[in-house]
This record gives sequence, structure tokens and C-alpha cells, in this order.
Amino acid sequence: MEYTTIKKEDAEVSKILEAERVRQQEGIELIASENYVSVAVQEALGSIFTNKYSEGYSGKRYYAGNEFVDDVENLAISRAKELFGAEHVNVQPLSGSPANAAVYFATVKPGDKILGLKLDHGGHLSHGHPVNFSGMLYDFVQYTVKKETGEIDMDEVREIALREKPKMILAGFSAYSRNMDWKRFKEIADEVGAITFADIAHIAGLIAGKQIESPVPYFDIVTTTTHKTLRGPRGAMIMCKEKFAKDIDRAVFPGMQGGPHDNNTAAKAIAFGEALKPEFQAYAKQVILNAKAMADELMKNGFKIISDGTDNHLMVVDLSNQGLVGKEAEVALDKAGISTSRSTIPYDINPPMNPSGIRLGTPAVTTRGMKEAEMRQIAQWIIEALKNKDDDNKLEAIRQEVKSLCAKYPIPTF
Ligand code: DSN
Repeated sequence: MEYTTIKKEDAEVSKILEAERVRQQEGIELIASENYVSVAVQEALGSIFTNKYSEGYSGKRYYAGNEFVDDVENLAISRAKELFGAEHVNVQPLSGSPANAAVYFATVKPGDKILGLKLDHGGHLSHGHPVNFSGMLYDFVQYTVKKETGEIDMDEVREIALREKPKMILAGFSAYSRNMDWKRFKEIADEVGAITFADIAHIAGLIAGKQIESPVPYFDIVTTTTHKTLRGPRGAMIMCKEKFAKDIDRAVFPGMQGGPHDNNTAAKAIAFGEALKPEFQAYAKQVILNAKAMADELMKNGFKIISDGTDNHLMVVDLSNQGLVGKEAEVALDKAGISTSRSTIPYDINPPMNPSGIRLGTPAVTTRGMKEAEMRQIAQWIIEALKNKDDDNKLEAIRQEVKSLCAKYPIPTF
């Protein structure tokens, strides 16, 4: 990689950037929400669209000179519509939580009741956690996964919905490895007259790649970040039925945000274009095959995966039968060149800063071209690193093996 101008103009930033490049190239990235974007997406992010202000929407901006911003935003919207079959798309949300905030802002009032998945059962902070704006402003009631199966029990969701009569039912997750029953969620919402809202941030790429069923045909509103399995720039978008379009657009601007980040919109257009290509379906399929292979290898070696496997790109490993907690596992694996995130497990007895599990995901390693054999090898390194968590020499030896494997799978950079 050569960020030649940065190198010439700013040695301090250049040094940090190069260190990060080496970290990304030489390590194995298993954080389930991360990925590597294409060079085209990187170029768009660094493009002159970053110079522009463009509050408003296509044809109705509050600044002059937006004819090409209109072109690129319209292109991103039409590609997103084609990719997901959505009636209406807003590509301006800056990230996932602001997108979710705009949805609440557009559709419910502070104090209204919303039903969402509990954070330590796989939900997201913006799905009603008390420390988040969502939990502070709205009256969230939460559904959970079953202790015995690790899966959402739709009969229980219905029971809570009938009892609580929420204004909105939210289906989505950050750490759940099973398919969602979108149709059933919609049926339950219809029974109680609730708006349906799906947050597909984690699985949008698997849906776009036609490997997982989409909530878009069933749900009123669907949000997603664009940088996880979807493999675009950091950001988000909102898809909705036409009848919510005006309210959603107004909630994003002027309700929640000022000027959109047009360089990011250009990068979204490119990423959606990439996701429309047949090779993206092959990538999405491989992401899931890789996750299944990794989960299988870990389970064969005595590790407990919540729900005993995965249908998507991620898995939550319960470390309690290994005599370990998430933080020490994360630190040991990091020393071995394997990047993961600690994770709560359902019914966790440990605190969120040091929970009982780790979450692993395969989008980034799949983008590099790794397949099932590499997943099994990585699982073996994980097992070895965790067994030797206090032996820095052993962890360094694994790190060198990791580095050799990674050398065969370069990350996309300029
Ligand atoms: N931070 C993301 C994740 O890791 O799942 C969710 O916002």
C-alpha cells in the first residue's frame, strides 16, 4: 500500500496508517461485524465528494451545486432497491444507531411500547438497552432466547406481544446465529396492530447474496449498516414501504441529521453495485459455509456454541466450560494474531465488560479468500491459544503461523 501523499505530507499519520495496514494484513479478523472493502469503495471514500454539503434530498437541496450528488445518491438508491426489492430507500443515515433512532423518531412517540430482543440474548444497544437513548426514551419490553436451545421462541414472542400490545415489534440482532422467522414476526405484529421493524445490520450481505431469507417483503421498515457482511463503507440505510417513506425521510433530515456524507454515498453506490454481481452470492454462500466449518471444529473439540451451531456468519462461544471468561480469551487470541470480541451469553452470570463468551464471525476471512480448511485450522489455533493463554511464547508462535497463512491472502488496499 502506498498512501504516497500522506507519507510525504504527514509522517505521524502515515506511520500510524502503516501500522494499521500491517495489523490488518498479518492478523486474522474474526470480529463478526467487520470486513474488508474493495479498493473501489476505498477510493470513493477518499474522493472529492467529501468536499460537498447537500442537506435535503435529490432535486430539493439547501445548497447549490448538487447535480452530481443527486446523481450518485439516486444511483445508490436504485441499486439498493434492486438488491433488496425495497419500495423506498434512504441512504443518508450515518450509521446503524442513527438509522434506528430515525425509525423510532418517524413512527412512535417517546414512552410508546416497543418489543425487541434483549442485549445479552443477542440484541443491540439501540434495541432498548437502558443505557442507550432507545431504552431511555421508549418503553421497551424484551424477548429472550430459550435457556435450553439458545433460540428465540416465537410462541413466547406472541405471548408477550398479546400481553403488552407494543406499537412496534423489532426483529434483529448483533449476536444471534439462527435464522429469524420474519413471516411469523409479521403475523404476530398484525395480530396486535404493531409496526414491523427489522434491523438486518449483521446479515444484510447474506440477504443481498441470496443465502438468507429477507424481511423486506414482510416488514414495514428495515434498517441495515452497510459495512458488515454487506461489505460497503461505514454507514447505514433505511428501507421501507412507500407509506412510511415521507416520515422516514423527514426523520433522517431534517429530524436527526444535517448534511449527508456524499463520499460515503458514492462508496455505498459502488458497494451495492458489487453486491449485485453473481460473485457476491458465492461470497455470501462461502461466509456461511466457513462459519459452519469453524463452529463444527470448535464443537468437536468440546467448545459450546450457543444454539449448537450457526445459520449465518457468526457464532457465540460459551467459554464457561473451559474455565475462561471473554476478556481473557479476547486478550490471549489478540496476542496470537486473532481478533475477536468478547460477548455476553444468554443468562450470563458475568458482567458485560467481562462476559462469559466470545463472538466469532467469518465475513472478513471469507473476503480474503479463505475456505473451510482454513477455518478448521483457525479453530485449532483458537483452541491452542486458549489452552496456553498465559504462555506468551506459545501465543507468539501461533501469531507467526497466523502471519504465514495471512501472507497468502492479501487484504484489498490501494
Ligand atoms: N458494533 C456492532 C457489532 O459489533 O455487532 C453492532 O453495532
